[in-house]
Amino acid sequence: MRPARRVKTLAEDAREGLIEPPRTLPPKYFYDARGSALFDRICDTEDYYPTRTEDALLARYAGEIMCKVQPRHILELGSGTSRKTRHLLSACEGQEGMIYWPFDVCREVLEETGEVLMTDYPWLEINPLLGDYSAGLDHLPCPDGGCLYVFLGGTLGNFEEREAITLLRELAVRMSPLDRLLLGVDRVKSVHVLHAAYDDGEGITAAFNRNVLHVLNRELRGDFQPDAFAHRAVYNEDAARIEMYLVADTQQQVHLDELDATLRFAAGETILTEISRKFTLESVTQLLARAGMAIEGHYAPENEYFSLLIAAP
Ligand code: AVJ
Repeated sequence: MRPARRVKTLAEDAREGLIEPPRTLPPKYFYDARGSALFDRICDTEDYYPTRTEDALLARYAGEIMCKVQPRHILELGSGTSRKTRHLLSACEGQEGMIYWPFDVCREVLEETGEVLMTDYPWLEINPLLGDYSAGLDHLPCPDGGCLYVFLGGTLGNFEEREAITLLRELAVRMSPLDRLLLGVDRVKSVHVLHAAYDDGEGITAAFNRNVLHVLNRELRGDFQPDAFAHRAVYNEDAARIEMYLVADTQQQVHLDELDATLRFAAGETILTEISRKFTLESVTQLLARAGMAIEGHYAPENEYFSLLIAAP
């Protein structure tokens, strides 16, 4: 697919974000094949509640959601292994003419998942889309006949307010009046619960965070020592977001051959690798309103850890 906006390369993002402090990298670089597998393992940990919670919501309400929206297409942003989406697909069992469009940055995951889904849902047409939604959504095919856009997992939380509005607005303008967005957002809650979710006891989130250094080593011919960086997740209460950092254990130098650049880290110096925003019903309602969408349905568990929203343009 040809993107509307040119996507920055890893080399460009690294040059802009990594060379001088405050250092930062976009979270999409976590998701090579290894990172995608680590993320899947995070989802199975005791501490990471969002996947489990959202999965239970989908298991319970998929039928109701599909009945309400009656889409002919399901287009999913950041589909990964499409695990939770299976509830929606199963709710359409045997429905002829149904088309699923999984859209993801990781080619391997997209290909493997496509094959498994074809076996499990032989009645379903599957059209994988490889790409990056930070490039804008203009270049996506425009399905007609009712499309349910699906953006799960709380991934919208990876975007700053402005970027989130831009993305949702792009979605809103391409939606026809019958199209709907199914959006999963993580909710503001106890700091302890949040902290544990992003620093799980098994250390898988730590490995996932460090994986981005392996990606940099491979793609930019770098010599990061991933073990020389500690994983840190902090909840920034004022901004209502988790911030994930890699923290240099000791003073060190890293060379990235591809950029012909040397990074000098002082002990304790950080790289911000991800933000994960948490929402209140108010804050997400406002965000959607600013993007030109209105909430039409809301599903949450009793503890209100997570919300599934149906939004209309
Ligand atoms: C895939 C962006 C929803 O923010 O919770 C999980 C990524 N990072 N643990 C999230 C993630 C650390 C996840 N999203």
